[in-house]
Amino acid sequence: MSLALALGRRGQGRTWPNPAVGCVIVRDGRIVGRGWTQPGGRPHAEPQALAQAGAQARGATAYVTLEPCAHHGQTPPCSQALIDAGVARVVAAVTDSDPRVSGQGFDMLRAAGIEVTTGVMASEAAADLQGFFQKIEQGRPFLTLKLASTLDGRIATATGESQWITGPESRRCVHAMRATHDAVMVGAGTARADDPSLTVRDIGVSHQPVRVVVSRRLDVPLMGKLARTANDVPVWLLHGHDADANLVRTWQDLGAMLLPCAQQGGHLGPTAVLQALGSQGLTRVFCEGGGALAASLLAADVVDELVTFTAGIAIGAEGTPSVGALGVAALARAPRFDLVEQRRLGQDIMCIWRKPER
Ligand code: AOF
Ligand code: ZN
Repeated sequence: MSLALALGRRGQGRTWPNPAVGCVIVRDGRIVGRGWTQPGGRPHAEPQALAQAGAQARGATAYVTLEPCAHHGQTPPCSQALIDAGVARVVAAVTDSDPRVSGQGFDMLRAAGIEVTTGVMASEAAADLQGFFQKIEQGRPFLTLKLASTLDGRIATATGESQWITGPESRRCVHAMRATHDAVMVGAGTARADDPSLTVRDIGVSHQPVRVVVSRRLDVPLMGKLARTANDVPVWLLHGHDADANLVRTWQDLGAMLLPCAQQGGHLGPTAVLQALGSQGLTRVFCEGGGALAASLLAADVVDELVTFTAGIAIGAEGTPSVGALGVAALARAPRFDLVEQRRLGQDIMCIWRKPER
């Protein structure tokens, strides 16, 4: 199952709206097939692994990170494929919450006389597939918030200088993290200040996540990198219903997709933003700031994972804080996270924090 989880992770960031599943087929203690969900979400993991196993799948055990599907979609059900291949036993990590499957895959397998074991490495699989489950159950993707800052939590000097605070090792790590998400998201302030390209570069990865900019008024530079490359790598703009209609048309002509969202106190509501992204099929979103967007996401309690990169440099109170005003008066009401991982990257420290289970 551990190998199946690792294989499943290969698909992360490129299978949406489908989950990134892994499958390993073992016969007489030997691995005879490995598969994972292919880019775009199909074929599913099981037929990939079964094709590799061929006739050796007969009497074998299939380890899958998610319940095999039971529905006729664009491909026949994976449960049927496992039955047809003569698999003797299926070991699964978690049950699929897609209503077309949810338990029916296991029922199909058992009805065909296959021994089914579930719940193996369930918490690991649930963490990997959390975005898919959240999209189905709550309509919103998994959200990772990245903060790369100085020792004193700043992301730019008073004059706006920000390149570079963290070192090359951290920045490479950020590119690798972008690649495991379906989309990279920033606020309009960052799009104006940094003119970012928001692509994955220099790590030997060819696929690109969707680039999302949250801008109520669509005040994103029309001559910037995002505008110039909107035809090459998708750009989605989340804007208010009151955005200028000419700007909407201009961005559409540039090749961007426009998604109007509900407002909340002068800016786009974080919940509406995430629901809009979920309704487009996104399961994992990587937000890279800036401070205003980070604050609104933290205040709305929608940050599932926080990744912090801290460099050994201090800027002081004149600098731009990585998180804008939160309006926290009592510590008891401040957003708090559990530390799950800590690593040195060159001269920087990276920490991964998770929203505590409730
Ligand atoms: C599996 N193995 O590798 C994946 C599964 O649109 P379709 O027909 O491709 O079906 C998508 C659904 O299939 C998705 O919502 C989820 O329930 C399941 N994904 N199932 O057996 C896989 N990716
Ligand atoms: Zn399937």
